[in-house]
Amino acid sequence: PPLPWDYSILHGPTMWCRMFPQLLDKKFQSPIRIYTDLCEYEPLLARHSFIFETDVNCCQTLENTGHSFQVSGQGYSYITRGPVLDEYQFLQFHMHWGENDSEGSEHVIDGGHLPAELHIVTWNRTQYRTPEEAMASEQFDGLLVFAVLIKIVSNDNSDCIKLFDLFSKITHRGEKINLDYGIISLRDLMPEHVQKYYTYDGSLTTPMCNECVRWVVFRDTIGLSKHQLNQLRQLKQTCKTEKTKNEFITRNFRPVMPLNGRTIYRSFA
Ligand code: B30
Ligand code: ZN
Repeated sequence: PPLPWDYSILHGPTMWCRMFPQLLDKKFQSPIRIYTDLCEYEPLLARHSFIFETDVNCCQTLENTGHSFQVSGQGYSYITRGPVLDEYQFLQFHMHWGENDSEGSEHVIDGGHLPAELHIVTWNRTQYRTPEEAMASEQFDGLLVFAVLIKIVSNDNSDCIKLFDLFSKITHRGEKINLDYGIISLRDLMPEHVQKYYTYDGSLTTPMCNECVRWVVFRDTIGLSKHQLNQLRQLKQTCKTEKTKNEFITRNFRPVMPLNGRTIYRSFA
């Protein structure tokens, strides 16, 4: 069956509210536009930098969800301190991108749209029993999602080559493979200065857009080559048996949502 929602004109972000009326009441949505000068500098954030412990084996499976690729795992991997007190466990990472290089990121920093964005999703294992419970809580401490904006660089990102070459094995929605040990590590996906970030309370960027996320948007970017961005655009949103015209995941980003009075903090002066 086709996906209930996607990024098309008919079932895309502007229609999500019609398809899921419960979204109409939500006021603290993601992504958002961030202007560095308008953020509140909070020196305490930098004084308590993240403790990011991660197991090289935390990335266990690679799957085509029809909205993106998704790398999941349950290995020992947690984050604490920084903007949070509790321990957060790695759940999955995925990316958002556009059909051409002038768009694709979800967050927009200082007016600049970048071609893609990585989301590393972690859930609060101190307060909740399962990731589902953390999402259903509609409390901003449920998930911590790290957003890394992606710029185009001329050479392939060597940390991503092995993973991206496996996309040919998960071309269709629903396809899933196990990853060999050490194919990719979360640490390799982090940008240069992880202590420099923006943080605010928001939502999942896909339906049901639960308002359960403390976002950490890094100031620094990571790079992917044009070839690697095109590898993302080769993933299909359709199952192997489906035949429809618009089959590739060519764009899967939600446009920016209103801030509605929220404060965005930054960890750097
Ligand atoms: S994001 O980082 O805000 N883009 C979920 C996690 C992170 C983000 C968005 C959604 C999530 O876990 N959603 C619920 C589970 N999904 C399954 C899935 O992740 O693959 C249900 C769904 O959306 O229908 Cu597609
Ligand atoms: Zn995402």
